[in-house]
Amino acid sequence: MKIEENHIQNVNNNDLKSHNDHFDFLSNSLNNKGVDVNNIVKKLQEFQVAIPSWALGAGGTRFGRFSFYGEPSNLEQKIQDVGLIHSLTQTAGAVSLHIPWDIPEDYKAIKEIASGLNIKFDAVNSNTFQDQKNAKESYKYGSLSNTSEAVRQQAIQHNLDVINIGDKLGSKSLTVWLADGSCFPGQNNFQTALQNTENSLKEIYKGLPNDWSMLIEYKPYEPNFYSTVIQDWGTSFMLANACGDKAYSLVDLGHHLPNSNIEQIVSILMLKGKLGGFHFNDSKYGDDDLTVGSIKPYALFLIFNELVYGMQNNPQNPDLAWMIDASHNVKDPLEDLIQSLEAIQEAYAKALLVDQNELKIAQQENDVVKCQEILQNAYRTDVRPLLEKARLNAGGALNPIKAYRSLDVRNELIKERGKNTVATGL
Ligand code: LRH
Ligand code: MN
Repeated sequence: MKIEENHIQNVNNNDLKSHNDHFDFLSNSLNNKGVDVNNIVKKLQEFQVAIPSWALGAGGTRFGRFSFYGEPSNLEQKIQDVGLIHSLTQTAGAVSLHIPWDIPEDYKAIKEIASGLNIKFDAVNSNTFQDQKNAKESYKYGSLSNTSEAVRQQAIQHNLDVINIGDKLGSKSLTVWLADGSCFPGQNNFQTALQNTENSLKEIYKGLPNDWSMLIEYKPYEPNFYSTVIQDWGTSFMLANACGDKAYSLVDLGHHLPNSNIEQIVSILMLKGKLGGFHFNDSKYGDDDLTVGSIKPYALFLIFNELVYGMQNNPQNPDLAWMIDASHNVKDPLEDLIQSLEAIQEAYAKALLVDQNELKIAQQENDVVKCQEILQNAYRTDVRPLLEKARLNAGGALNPIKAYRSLDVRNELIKERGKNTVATGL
C-alpha cells in the first residue's frame, strides 16, 4: 500500500482554514517576541526520526500478545509501513534495522524500495541477547562479557557481521545493547564481566569503517534482575571513552531507574562530546516502551531543552541519531508510532522557543523564578500549528492520525496481507 500525496491533500482540505488561522495567530504572537518562526518550521522539517524495524507489529509481554492484523511479514513490507508513516508525517525518513530479525535477502531491491520512499538506513542493531538456531555457543550467561572466550568471539563476530550488513545498506552506525548481567548475588564477578565487555567492544570497534560510529546503549535491568554489565550512562560513557573517538553513548529514555534526571545526563554527555543518539519512548515504571510523551511530556521537553542548548553550544558533540524504540500492546503500531513522532516534534518545537541567552542570564543572576517562567512559557505554548506547517510544506498530513483513519490504512493492509501475518521483532 502507498499513500499518494493527492489523497493526503484531499484529507487536508477540510482543516486548511483552521490551520491557517491558528498558524497566523501563533506566528504573529511569536514574531512579536522576536522568534524566527520560519527557522523553527525549517528545523522541524529537517528533523528526521528513525523508525525501529522491530516495532511495526504488535508488541506483547510474557503474558500475551494481541495482533492488529495486516502486520508486515518481511523486510519489504516493514519498509513500506515506514513509508506510510513518513508520507503522513514527513518526519520518519529513516529505519533502524535489528539483525538477525531483518537480514535483507536482496540488498539492491531493499535499497530501491527504501529510496523510492525517501527512507534512509539509520543505525543497525546487533542481537546477542537471543540464541539463534544452529548457533554454536549460547548467550544464556552473557555475550561480550561471557566467561567463555568462544562465546565472546561468537558475539564479536556477530557484531562485525552486522556492521557489514549495515555497510551494504548505507548505514553509518552500530548500536550495541547487551542484556549481559546476573540474576543473583555472587553469580558474576563484576570486574571480569566489565573487563571482558570492554575488550570485546574494542575488538568490534576495530571493525568499524572510518565514517561509522558505535552507539553503546545502557540499561539498569531486564532481562537480568540483579546486575547488568552496562547498567548506566557512566558505564556506557566509560566504555565509549575506552574504545575511542567513534564510540558514543545511546540514551534509551526507558533505561533509567525511577526519577532519574535524564536531561542532566544528556547535558553531561553532550558537554563531553559523547552523546551519540536516542531511543525515544516513555514509561511509568520500568522499560515500558510506551508512546513518547504519553506519560512524562514535561520531562521530554526538558530533555529537548538541554539538546537545543547542546546543539547551540557543544560543537564537540556529533549530530545525533534520533530513533524511536517502542512496543505496542494495545495500540495499532502505526498509529502509536505516529503519536510518538508528534510528541517528539512538539517537544523539540517548544524547546526551540526557549530563549537560551535569556535563560543563561537569569541562571547567572540566580533568578530562579524567572528561569522557570522562561521554560514554562515555552512549554505552555501550543506549537501544533508549527508542526502542521512543517508537514504541509513537505506534502504531509495536517493531522496524520485523522488521515490514517480516513484513508482506512489498517483495513487496506489487512486486505493486502490477511489476518495471520506476524512481524519479526519483540
Ligand atoms: C533493550 C532495547 C534495545 C533493543 C531492544 C529491542 O531494551 O531497548 O534497544 O535492542 O530494546
Ligand atoms: Mn532501546
